[in-house]
Amino acid sequence: MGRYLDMINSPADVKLLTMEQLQTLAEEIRHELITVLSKTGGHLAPNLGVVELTIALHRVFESPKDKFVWDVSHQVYVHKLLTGRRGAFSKIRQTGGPMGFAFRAESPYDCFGAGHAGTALSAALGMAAARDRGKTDENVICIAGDAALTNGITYEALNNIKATTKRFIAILNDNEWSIAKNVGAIAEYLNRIVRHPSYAAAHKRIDHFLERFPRVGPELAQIGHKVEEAVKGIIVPSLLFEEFGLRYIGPVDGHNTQLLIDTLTWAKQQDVPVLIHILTKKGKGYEKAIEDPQTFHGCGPFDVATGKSPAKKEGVPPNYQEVFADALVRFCDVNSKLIGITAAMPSGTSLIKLQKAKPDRYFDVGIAEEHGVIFAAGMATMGYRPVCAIYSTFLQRAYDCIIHDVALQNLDVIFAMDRAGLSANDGPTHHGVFDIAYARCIPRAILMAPKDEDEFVDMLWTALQNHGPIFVRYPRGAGEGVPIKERPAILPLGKAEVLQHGTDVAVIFYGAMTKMARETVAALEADGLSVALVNARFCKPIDREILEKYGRICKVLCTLEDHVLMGGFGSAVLETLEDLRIDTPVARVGWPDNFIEHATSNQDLQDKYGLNSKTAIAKVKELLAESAARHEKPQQFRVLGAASVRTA
Ligand SMILES: Cc1ncc(C[n+]2csc(CCOP(=O)(O)OP(=O)(O)O)c2C)c(N)n1
Repeated sequence: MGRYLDMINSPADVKLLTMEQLQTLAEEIRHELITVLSKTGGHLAPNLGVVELTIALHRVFESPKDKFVWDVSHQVYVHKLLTGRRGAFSKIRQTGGPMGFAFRAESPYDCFGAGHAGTALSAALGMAAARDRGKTDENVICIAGDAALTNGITYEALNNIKATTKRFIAILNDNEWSIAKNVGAIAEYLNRIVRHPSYAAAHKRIDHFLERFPRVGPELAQIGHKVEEAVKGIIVPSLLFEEFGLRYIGPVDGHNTQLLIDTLTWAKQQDVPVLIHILTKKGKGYEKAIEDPQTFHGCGPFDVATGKSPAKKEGVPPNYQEVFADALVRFCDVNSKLIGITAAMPSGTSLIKLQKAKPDRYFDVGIAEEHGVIFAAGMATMGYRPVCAIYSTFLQRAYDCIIHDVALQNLDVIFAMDRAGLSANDGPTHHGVFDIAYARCIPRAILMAPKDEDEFVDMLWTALQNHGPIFVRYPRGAGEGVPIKERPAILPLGKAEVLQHGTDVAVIFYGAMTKMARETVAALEADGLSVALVNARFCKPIDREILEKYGRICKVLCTLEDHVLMGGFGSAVLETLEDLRIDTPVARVGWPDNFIEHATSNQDLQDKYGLNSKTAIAKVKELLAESAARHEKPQQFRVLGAASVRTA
């Protein structure tokens, strides 16, 4: 017999199955998740935890008319499988396949996209307000994990629900985990609810109730009422949500499909906002993921039998994240004021190493980038040297805090901007390609990017010797394989490193782009040109002296960066040349003014958008040809920055 999963082409098909068949469907979905993600990688453990919930949602509600708003939305794989995307599922997060998050452009069933945490309640409340104004009758259901309650925006939304609408369903999917174990007082509060003695006793009662309650005919309509009666007994003190004006119900077993269906049916009938607190097991159905939910939160390909990822190839250099954390641990020994701060990403940033080695120098503030940055500012006022290790993309959240709380007061906060550049599998919500633009315009900011892991350590050390807001951007993944010096160097502020001199073209790169830069240089040299190679090191203060020198000597400059062209490093070069009244054209290579999609690898995207030496060479040659033509036929005016309108 075939799988039920293969018969589900839309949520309507979920409604045709019996309870027993739904249980089988849940098993099939888990099998599919494990099989596919063992090859593609992805958010396995969160999705294994919401199988019954997603089935129940599609059973009770009418998506896409009814709106499901998922927080972060890394847990929508099951939803994708049930909403017509089963055929493409084997390519999830791969080039041309479905995105790993909800994405409006992908499907009408994805009513709100996300990738960053804490947005679901606000978005859902906006939809509910629009519905109320339009006097339509859609249900709006938001599904948020317990870690969403570490995020400030969630409370901003909670604060407004009661005043905004009477019909709103929030589902709190509590599995006690963020990526790492969830942190803070709210996590403890939820834990207290779950451990409350009345919960265990009442749990038995509700199971009993469900067994004997028929689900056919007119009695079906009564289910909601009966559920309320039955679960009343399990409502344990939950003042927090009640004070926000939400009717709290729970904790409910998030793997009991029938109970979920009944509870959601009840919730649908309420004329007050409702919060359903469900308990789920992260990784349910796959022992390896239950044992290690952190690794399987978002994993690479793995062997299903052992749960192990392919062994790291011999000779692969340590990644930037490990180098970063090792350096911090080392620096702690010589700087008693050094503090590492993560916003719920101890494994991603590798700050977990600092947590283990120097627990008193480590803070995990939860998914709370704004708080993390202002917290760092506060510590800095007391003479500490906080390092905020935050992904470039998530630091966007804390932009005002960087300006208002750190820079304006000239406080010594170092921003370790992790995952600068692309995060291919995750896609546009996670690409860190805006940070130069957003940090460069902030007065007093110092911006650096290392060419390799040794220089990275130098930069972190240099940052500690300097003051004010300092941003060091670095990519995900393996370093270049260079040895790390025993004693880091203090780099001269705002000074580039000239790797080779040349007089026709100067290739100036910012960050770990040496390979691409060298390829560009080699190809241009092969054409008989004299080419300089410059590692910029700093974007701010930018090395005016070097730019002036090569701007005056060379016919063309070429900039390389793993960032959007608009407002990026190349823009900084153009502005500097303009200040210096130098009109040497600049061939800029970087990302275009688009949101870059997800793909199997960064390489796929670099090929597609031409972020490579081929583009650099072509642009340089084009500008050289234009320059030659200009010199043959002298022009009166030159449009400054004309090269900038051509994108990669
Ligand atoms: C603003 C922001 N910071 C950090 C992250 C990284 N992140 C992705 S999922 C996640 C944990 C989510 O936990 P929870 O919401 O409880 O869902 P679960 O995976 O446990 O189901 C974190 C920290 C993010 N997506 N957005």
